[in-house]
Amino acid sequence: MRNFNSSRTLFNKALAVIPGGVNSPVRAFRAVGGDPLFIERAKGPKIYDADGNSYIDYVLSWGPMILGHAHPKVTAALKKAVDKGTSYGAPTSLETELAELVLKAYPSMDKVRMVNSGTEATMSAIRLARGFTGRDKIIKFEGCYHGHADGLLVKAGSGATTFGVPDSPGVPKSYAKNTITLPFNDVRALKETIRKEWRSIACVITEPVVGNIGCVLPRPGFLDALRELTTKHGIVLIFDEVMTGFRVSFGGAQARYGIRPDMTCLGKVIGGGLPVGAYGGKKEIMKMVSPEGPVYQAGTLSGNPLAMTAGIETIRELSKTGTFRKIEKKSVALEKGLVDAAKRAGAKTRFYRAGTMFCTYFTDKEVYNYATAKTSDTRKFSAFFSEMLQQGVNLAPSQFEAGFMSLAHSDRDIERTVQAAYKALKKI
Ligand code: KE4
Repeated sequence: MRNFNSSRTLFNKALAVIPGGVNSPVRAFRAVGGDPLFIERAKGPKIYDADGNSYIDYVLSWGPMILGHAHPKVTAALKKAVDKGTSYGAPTSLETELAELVLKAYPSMDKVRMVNSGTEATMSAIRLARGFTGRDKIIKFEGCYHGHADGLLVKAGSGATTFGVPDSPGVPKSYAKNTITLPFNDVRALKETIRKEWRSIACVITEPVVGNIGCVLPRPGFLDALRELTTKHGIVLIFDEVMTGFRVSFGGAQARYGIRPDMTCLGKVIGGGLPVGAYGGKKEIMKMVSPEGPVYQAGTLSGNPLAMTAGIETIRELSKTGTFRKIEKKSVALEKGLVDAAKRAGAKTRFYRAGTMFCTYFTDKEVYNYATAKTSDTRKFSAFFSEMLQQGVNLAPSQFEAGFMSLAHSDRDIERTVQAAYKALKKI
């Protein structure tokens, strides 16, 4: 049995000064039980906890570390950049460079604004859509998580789903009333709502693949219907690709499914592990953003030179021919191995993958929205999670989160993960 004594000591210290001992709820292991691991360092596919235990890591900081942890190119560039100072509060060419890389990969966007988190990106995109249309309401889908801006904590996924708190206290009713929440993949409900309410709807925001209830794929025709209905009624279609961006494919879910949203939110991978979010879209919308236009949005550290450096190096490496394909092939190998291990172990699981992100549900039902994801046996998931941790594999500490692959995971790492999964599934 692995010992986690140092993590436990560090957790108790943290509990005295930080709410729940963590700076983001899902890290607290509340959904899987036990105390969270305190991580000391990471390299390639591995993370190392305070007790010196090593783990093959599929959380990868919730998506960003697609090249693996501490990639030499990213680390070297950051070391050089830090000697030039850490923040100027003035424009730098680095911001233009990352913006150009992003626009090249996401041709649906004419312009993009850098912010510091996915939350800021979606919050700003929604304000812009409201400013552009003059309408107040928004549509989101059950289980989708777009960060913790007030109007979005209405049946949010991710942490809120894990905690089963569909609406967070502190969100004024006046905010929540402008947010319409529909079931994902339900074209009929979407059509019905837009037919009735389109005059007051500014935007529809969606995760095109829902990573915040695990990994839920759009059914054939759903995203097309979304695009058609929003175009027809002058509603801004926002793809929240904070997680799916550079993950479902290099060009995100919009490239994979061939849909051109009006606006896109990005984050995670484009920061290479440093705090970056971004929102962008068609020029007629983006020209309304301050200081060019009247819709205000700002940020002290937006476009921070260190964050831009990490993002530029990460996207540059990822854009090299064949690199994304390599990571996707590793994801396919993991999928094959885990599905086969579940069969051999006689376990009732469903595995879903979109590019380099994936999820194993402990249910034998098809998972295509929030309600069906919730049929998963979270007790079984928790037992599986703990078993895998004991065997040195770090999965997301919640059934309702996605797993991620990196360029650094070797065939051996994947084989070991599959063997661990078979043993864990036999045992629980
Ligand atoms: P941040 O504010 O956490 O950078 O991004 C919010 C966000 C927005 N949109 C999508 C699709 C997201 O997945 C996220 C954040 N994802 C979670 C993981 N499910 C971050 C992990 C956490 O909350 O600690």
